[in-house]
Amino acid sequence: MRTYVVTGGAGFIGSNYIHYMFNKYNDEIRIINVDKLTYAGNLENLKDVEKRENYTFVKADVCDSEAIGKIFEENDVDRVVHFAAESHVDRSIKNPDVFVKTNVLGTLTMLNAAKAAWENPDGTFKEGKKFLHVSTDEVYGSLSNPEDFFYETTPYDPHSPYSASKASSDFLVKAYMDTYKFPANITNCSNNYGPYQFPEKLIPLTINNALHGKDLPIYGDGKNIRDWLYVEDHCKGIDLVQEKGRLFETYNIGGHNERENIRIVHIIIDTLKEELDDSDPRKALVSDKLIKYVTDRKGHDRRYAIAPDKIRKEVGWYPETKFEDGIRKTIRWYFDHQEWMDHVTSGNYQKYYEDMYSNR
Ligand code: NAD
Ligand code: TDX
Repeated sequence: MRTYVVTGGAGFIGSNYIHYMFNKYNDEIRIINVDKLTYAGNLENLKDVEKRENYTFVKADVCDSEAIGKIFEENDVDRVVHFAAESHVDRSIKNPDVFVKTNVLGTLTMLNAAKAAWENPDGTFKEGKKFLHVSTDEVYGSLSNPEDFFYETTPYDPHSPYSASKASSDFLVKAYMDTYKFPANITNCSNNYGPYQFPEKLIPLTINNALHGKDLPIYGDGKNIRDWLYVEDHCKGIDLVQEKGRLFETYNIGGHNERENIRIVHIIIDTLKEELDDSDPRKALVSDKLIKYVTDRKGHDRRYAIAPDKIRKEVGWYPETKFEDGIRKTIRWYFDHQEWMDHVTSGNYQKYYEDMYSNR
């Protein structure tokens, strides 16, 4: 039975990954979820797995080398999938320090703990041990020529404190692979959407605001382009890379699904109207008129676009979910989980929203 340490498993992608892995492997694997439970971590995301005998939750900070070391001492860990990070670009612009701490130093701590547990006295590594570092396409910077795409060979050119911290963490993983032959992979993925995404990100924020008849804030001219991928497709890609990919390689994961932000918001409005019953009072609230252009994000990257050629060729991964289907599934999930949304938007979220959007 393989043992996984999943960091950041109480967050958006991490919790989807844990669900995906238990659905796929059931009792063949054991997962230890290590999460600090910041504002973005929510154990409600894992309610249906928490009673499994092959699932353990450990509340710990990935920067805490003692706590992380103990997990590796007490368990024969076979795989690490490292999601834990501060992930929101707007927060990184307001408060970069915690991004450097968690994303850079936290990754270093995870690398050191895995290396200490997995390294043989002669400097080789125990058979079958693997570390996967989950990263982002934002490390490649912004594309201006519409014909260009991000490849694994594209030079790094991060612009926000978030992407700079993720780029730094990628370089640490690369350095461990080059220097120690540390058994790892890096995946750089495009924008994810789907269930359990915290409503600070464009898609869940738009769904939630539209259902409450609140403004739908669009930064700048709304023509920035992101490449959107359904989260389950990302989880599948991570697993395939770890099981079938070549060690020491980077794989880009993306959807060839580029859309302007304003287009995304229109699709959400149209899909919400289709999905809401005529008798539902929220239907009357959902309208294009809620769209509000606001001051642009500082240093706002114009376009991201992944060419997922390598992952398709080497491990057979491709984005399975069409955006129109994925967004419908996502909207239905939010309909069915109103209580989840109410919980995550109570308390500190109101203050966050006020700080980020009032007078913008
Ligand atoms: P998220 O913000 O939803 O979740 C992050 C999780 O990490 C939370 O559960 C949080 O509690 C935990 N965490 C934060 N700091 C921690 C610390 N110091 N110690 C332990 N746990 C800590 O993020 P997400 O959107 O699920 O992203 C997960 C990973 O995927 C990140 O590394 C991110 O850079 C990367 N990524 C995200 C996207 C995207 O579109 N969301 C795209 C590509 C890559
Ligand atoms: O209110 C908003 N209005 C708006 O116009 C918000 C929250 C966002 N936007 C724009 C900014 C971006 O161009 O929408 C686009 C998407 O924004 P986010 O959802 O904040 O995502 P992004 O900044 O692209 O980063 C995301 O994808 C890559 C994740 O947050 C990162 O963790 C991931 O690495």
